[in-house]
Order: sequence, then structure tokens, then C-alpha cells
Amino acid sequence: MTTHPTPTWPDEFADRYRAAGHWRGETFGSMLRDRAEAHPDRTAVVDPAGGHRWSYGELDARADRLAAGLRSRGIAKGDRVVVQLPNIAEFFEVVFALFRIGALPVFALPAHRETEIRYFCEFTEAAAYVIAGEHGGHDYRTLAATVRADVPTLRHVFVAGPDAGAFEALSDVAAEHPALTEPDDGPEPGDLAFLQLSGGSTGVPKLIPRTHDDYLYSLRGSNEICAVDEDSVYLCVLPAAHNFPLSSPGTLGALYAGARVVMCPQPSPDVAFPLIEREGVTLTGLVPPLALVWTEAAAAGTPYDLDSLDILLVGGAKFSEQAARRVRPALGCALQQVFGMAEGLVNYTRLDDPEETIVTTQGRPISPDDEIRVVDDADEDVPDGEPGHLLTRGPYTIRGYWNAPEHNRRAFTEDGFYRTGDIVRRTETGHLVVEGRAKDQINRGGEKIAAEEVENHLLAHPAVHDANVVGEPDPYLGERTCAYVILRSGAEQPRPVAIKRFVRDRGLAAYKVPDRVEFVTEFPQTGVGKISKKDLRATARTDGDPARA
Ligand code: OOB
Repeated sequence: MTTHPTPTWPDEFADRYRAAGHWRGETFGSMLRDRAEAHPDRTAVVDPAGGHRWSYGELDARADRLAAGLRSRGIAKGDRVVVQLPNIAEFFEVVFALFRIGALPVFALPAHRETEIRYFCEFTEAAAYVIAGEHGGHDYRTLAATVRADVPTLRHVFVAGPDAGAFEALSDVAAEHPALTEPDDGPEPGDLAFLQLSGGSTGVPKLIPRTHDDYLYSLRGSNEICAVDEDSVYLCVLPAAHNFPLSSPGTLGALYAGARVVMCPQPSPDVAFPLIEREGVTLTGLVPPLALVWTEAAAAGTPYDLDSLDILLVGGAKFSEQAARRVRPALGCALQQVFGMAEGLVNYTRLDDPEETIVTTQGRPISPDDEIRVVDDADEDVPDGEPGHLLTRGPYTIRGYWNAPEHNRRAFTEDGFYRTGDIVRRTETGHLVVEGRAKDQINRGGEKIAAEEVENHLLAHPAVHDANVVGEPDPYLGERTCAYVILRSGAEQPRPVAIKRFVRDRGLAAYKVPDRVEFVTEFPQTGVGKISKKDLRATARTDGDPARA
């Protein structure tokens, strides 16, 4: 496979971002070392499921030992390593070890299955895959065995936790080797630190190359906006690898500040509320459906003391104004809306914004150097207050996806603005209100689903002639998926559940399996004869909502 050079910031921009003090020449490796030297005994990570409580000194030493072990297994600077771990302490041991040697974590989610993992491993020519043996009733070792047999570059599978099966336990990799205290050829601040996943709107997810310099700047900015300092305690409720809990301000923001991270093994109030009380959690981040559940649980009365909680961040999908208004009365904490994307740009409502702004907007950018354009279909700027496509460019927004030159020509303007695919309106205070989406994606309670990816799987079914996947409103998730399917002539109509099972059995993450399958004989068309997803969505709305049917 040819690997194309990773698009990066032109020199004039890089110089400007350095001169402004945004990029400070730090790496994640040096950041952890500095914190560990400054306060070795402070608690860095609490993992209630694994019974771990690691200080900064211990996390730093573990990262060193594992880095040395990984090197001895041939993992080198620039190598890609697919990391698929649940919310456990080892997540940080692994990613900081990789950061230290300059190998790039590829951040898979625990929900991903064979199809996604195989693709990440193949496409990035990954050298290793890191898993937790079993988690949430799923055996990742079985998946690893299949993928390893098929992907020749994949030399290692490392397993966090007690039973590595046929593979090597992380603890064995780390134990045998003297610590790698002074990596001589570690990464430079401008080098790539990791590859994040895009929510995507195409057949396969795109990979997002983030550098040490750019990501650390977004952490510093986020910490300032969310008032994170060394006394903060961040509860990681969402899957740790996702950009929101990772960096907004997230676990890495907390570690940057020398604060404490508590890994929440499950997002339900039953599990999270006692942890908030026990650890004195001060802030956390949730997607809207979970924020609703927490608000309801707290409003109904909880035996746990949630007094320590200062801030609830809600983002990943649109949070309705009504729901936003209920947060403070129920949970007794401030709300910050976050509208971010793994590609870069993150907007927050500010703690001192008026209540109306906090409940009706999705915030404003982190940086004065985040450039925002709101444009019409011809890329002409629209006036403030009018909806348009959001384009953005700035000190922590990528200039292109990893190894995707053709897609990059569509996803970025010639002068380097990222086409977010979001429809927004800018208020006169510079806050953004998300009005909708132009990209062919479903946002299922914060989990992004590229319609085309699911359509391709549906098309593989022998009875399916054509398929279109659209979002329809859901009171809890915001949106759920509906697959409209035209059968081949003469094919017997399968049961919807059989179609769903077919998609699941193709090894896809469960959240991508359509919530509803409708059989139709034709798709609505636009004036020029293209399929009109807009009209399909309108159908979905009426079908899906009994009140309107
Ligand atoms: C976050 O990142 P991604 O990469 O999973 O998804 C980005 C997309 C945005 O382009 C937008 O379509 C949607 O998710 N989105 C929102 C939103 N926050 C994200 N739509 C409406 N309202 C919001 N508050 O989702 C992400 C990354 C960092 C921080 C927070 C979220």
C-alpha cells in the first residue's frame, strides 16, 4: 500500500501558532514525566473495576517499563498500534508507553467488531493490537485471533488483564525490561501522536492524525475554559478512546493539570453516582441521552451525595434546550455544552455565559485563532444569524485525513478549511447553534453512523436490491436509524429482524445495526432523478412517530 504524506499546516500557520504560544514544544511523554516529577505521590488514575489506584509516579514508571517492553518486541516510532480498551487504568499505561516511543495508538472503541478492527489493522498496516481479554460479555481474544490470521503486518496482540489466552499479557511485556527512562529517539512535538477515528459519512471510517503540539494545546485551552486544576477530579464515563472524554477536557486534560482521573466502568447512575460521592468527582462529560438519564435519576432522588460535582459537560449530539434547563436544578452543577469533533475544533459555552446562552447554544471555539466560516452551498459567507455550512481552520484542526488524498480534496477547501458537514448559525456573541447536518451521517445519541457504510452491508444481502439508511427522530437518542430496503424481484421478503441479524453477523458494531427496517418498492427522487434522502427522512418521521402517522 502507498502511504501518502500526512497533510499538515503550512509554515506560516505553524510559525504563527508557535509565536502565539499555542504550540509549546511539549510531547505527551514529557508532560507525564513533568507531572510525575512535580508530584509523584498524587493520584493520577483510579480504576474501581480493576482495583487500581496509580499515582503519577507509578503511571510514569509503568509507561516507561511498557515502552521498553514494546520496543523489545520491535514496536518502533511511527508504527501503528490499534488500541481497543474499555475504561480501565491500563488504557493510560498503554497510550503513554506508545506516546513515549512515538508509536501511534489507533483509537478503536470497545463496541467495534471484526469488520471495523480488520479495517483499522489493514488500512494502517498495524504492527500490534491491544485488547482486554474479555469485557462486557465479549471475548476480544477470539476477534484478535481471526484478525491476526488475516493481517500479515499484525505481529503482536497484547492483552490487558488476567487471562491473555494465546496472546501475550501486557504485564509480561512490561515486567521483564528495565525502564526506558531516556528515550533517545522519541517523538518531536510536531510529530503525530495518534490516529483518532472520524464519525464519517463514507463507506469506511477516516483516520484523523493529531500531533502532540496541537492536541496539547486543545487540552490547555479546554482546562482553562472548564476551570480544571490539580484539585479537579474527572470521571470518565464515555468510552475513554473517544475524543470527547479524552480531551474535552477529559482524562488527558485532567492529567495535564495534575488532577485525578476516575474510570467509570459503566455509565448508569447506579455505578456513577456512588463513584462521584466516594472520589469527590468535580466534573464529567456525557452525551445527551445519558445526561437525560442522570438528570431524571437525580431529580427522582438519590441516596448519594453529588455535592462535589461542579460541572457537567454535555456534547457529541444536540442537547435540547428543555433538557439543558433541567441540569442545574436536578444535579446542582453548572452545565457546559460542548460541540466538538475529533478532527479538531471544539466549542464550549463558558462558565460565566448567561444562562440563556448556556441552554440555547453549543458554545464558541476554544481559541482566538480558530477561524470559523458559515457559508452557503456556493461557499459564500452568510450573515450572522443565518444557517449555513460550518467550515473551520485553526491551531488544532487537521489539514487532512491520514492517507486519504482523494477524500481530502472534498473534505477540505483549497485554503485548508475543514468542511465539518454541520449546519450552524452564529449568534452575534460568536456562539454557534447547531441547526442540522449536511453530511450523510446519523448521530445516534452521540454515536456516529455513516449511512453509506451500513448501506454497503445491506447490499451484500442476497435478497436486497437497493438500500438507503436515514435517521429518524427518537425521544431518547435524538435520532435512530431506519433502513429503507428494495428487494430483488422475486425475492421472498425476509423478516426485518433477519436483516438486522445479517448486518450484525457481518461483524459490525452493534450501534450501526439499523433500528428499523422498512421494505419499499421505490425511493423518492429529486428533480434530477437522484434519490432524495430528504424525502425519505420525511417519510421516516411520519412512520416513526405514531403521533404524526
Ligand atoms: C464529538 O466528536 P465526533 O468526531 O464523534 O463527532 C463530531 C460531530 C460534529 O461534527 C457534529 O456533527 C456532532 O458530532 N456534534 C454535535 C455536538 N457535538 C458534536 N452536534 C450537535 N451538538 C453538539 N453539542 O462528538 C465530540 C468531540 C469533542 C468534544 C465533544 C464532542
